[in-house]
Amino acid sequence: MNKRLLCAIFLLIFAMQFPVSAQWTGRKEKPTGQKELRYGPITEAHRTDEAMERFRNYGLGQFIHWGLYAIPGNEWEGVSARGGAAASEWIRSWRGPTAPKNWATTYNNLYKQFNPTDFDAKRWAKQAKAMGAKYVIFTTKHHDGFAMWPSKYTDYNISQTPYKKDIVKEIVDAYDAEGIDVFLYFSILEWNNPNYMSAEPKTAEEKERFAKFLAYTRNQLLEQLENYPSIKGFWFDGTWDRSWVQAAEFTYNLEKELRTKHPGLIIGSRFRNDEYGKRHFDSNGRLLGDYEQGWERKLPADYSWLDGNDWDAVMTIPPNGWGYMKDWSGLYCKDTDDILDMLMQCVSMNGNFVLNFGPDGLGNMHPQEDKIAAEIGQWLAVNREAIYGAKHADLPVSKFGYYTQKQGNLYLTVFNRPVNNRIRIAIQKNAAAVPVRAQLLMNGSTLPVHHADIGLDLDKNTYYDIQLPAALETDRPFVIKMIMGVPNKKADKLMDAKT
Ligand code: FHN
Repeated sequence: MNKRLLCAIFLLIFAMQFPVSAQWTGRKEKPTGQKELRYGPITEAHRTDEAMERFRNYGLGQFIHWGLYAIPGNEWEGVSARGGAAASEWIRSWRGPTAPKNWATTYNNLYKQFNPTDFDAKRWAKQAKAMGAKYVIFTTKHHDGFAMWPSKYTDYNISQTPYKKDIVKEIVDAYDAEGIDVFLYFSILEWNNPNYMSAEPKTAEEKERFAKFLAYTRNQLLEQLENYPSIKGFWFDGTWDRSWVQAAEFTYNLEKELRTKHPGLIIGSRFRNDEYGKRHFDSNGRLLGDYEQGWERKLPADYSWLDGNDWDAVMTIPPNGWGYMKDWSGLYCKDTDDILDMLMQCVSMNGNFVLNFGPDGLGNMHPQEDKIAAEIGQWLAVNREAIYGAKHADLPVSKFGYYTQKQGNLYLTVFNRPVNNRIRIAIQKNAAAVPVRAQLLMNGSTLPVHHADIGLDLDKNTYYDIQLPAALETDRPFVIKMIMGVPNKKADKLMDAKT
């Protein structure tokens, strides 16, 4: 049987082990009935406190996946893990014909060589600041269970490596110093923990072991709140297994405890589920957590899908690799224009866009990540007012790009420049405010605005044309800022003929 067929069969078996995650991100179908719930939401929807107001104005965030998986970089001794493991940070689960002999043992001992001599948290934080990130989500512990901080509750932690120092503290201090809010990523599931199980604990022995695991999880989270009091939130992951889903009472009480210990703490919808196993949204369709945390490598197609909730979308540059990958060949890796398009799609629908970085085993970002970070920063430096604190504009969708609005101004970030350089803005006919002046953020130049009442029968809109100079050179998306004002008198029109 040839290798490719063998790999295909393996992947099929591998995929069958993992339940397809419930489709929670998409058009919201509100449940018809309402149930009495003991473990529904803890916080009110749409918190208006200062921490949550900051969250909904971030715009751009940085995700950093960094841990022992950065050492192999999705391959080992020249053999690629592609086809043998899921994303690069899942390399410990490498199975099948390409997996190295005794791989799990080899992986479990990688901590003995973890010594990122190039790591400089201040350099990372300055790069994130220059890029324009307003928050960072850092992996303190991924599914392999390795703690990037000197946890009292496991020896499988950074203090046992040649590096020794508390990486989480270095990150928190460096990003705090740059004014970037820090959220700690925490994976619930732990592949290497003897007390963890994916299935629901059934026997007395399993229940005892899993109870120990839950206590360990609580201890580590309280330890992180104690060690890093300046953090703004937790970004939980790995909460899909039956063992965690059946522990709804524990997770409800743990969330309450974390929030009590850290007022203003922000926790997304991925942390827990209600007693019926409903994740992200409870059985009554209410958000479980402070924001919808399911948009991972996917974006909403329509503003209505968000149902007015806060949300963020997390995105990889390679197709699906969060941890470091040495080899990006053969993959479509997003470029700066892709990222800017996704950023503006999110902000135009009141979401934050979070770009992932996967540093290597020495503490360096991938060169492509450095390039994209610099280019995004250059673009945001010019166009920032259309992003930070900007909100969804209730207008017909533009075919030229994405609308945002702030303090009475309307912004259009143009990705699709028309051949006639005429940017036509559709405004509802009964709108109280229409574009009266326009300028380009890239150079401050004023653009002419003309009312174009096309007179399409049955049309609910009227139109305002903004003319770009034919000589305007643009090689990146650009932003038109529109000052809004009272519409002039109705444009003249002939009486309707009989039809
Ligand atoms: O399994 C993880 C994966 O490794 C990665 O951390 C992403 C990031 O959002 N979360 C899980 C997949 O949904």
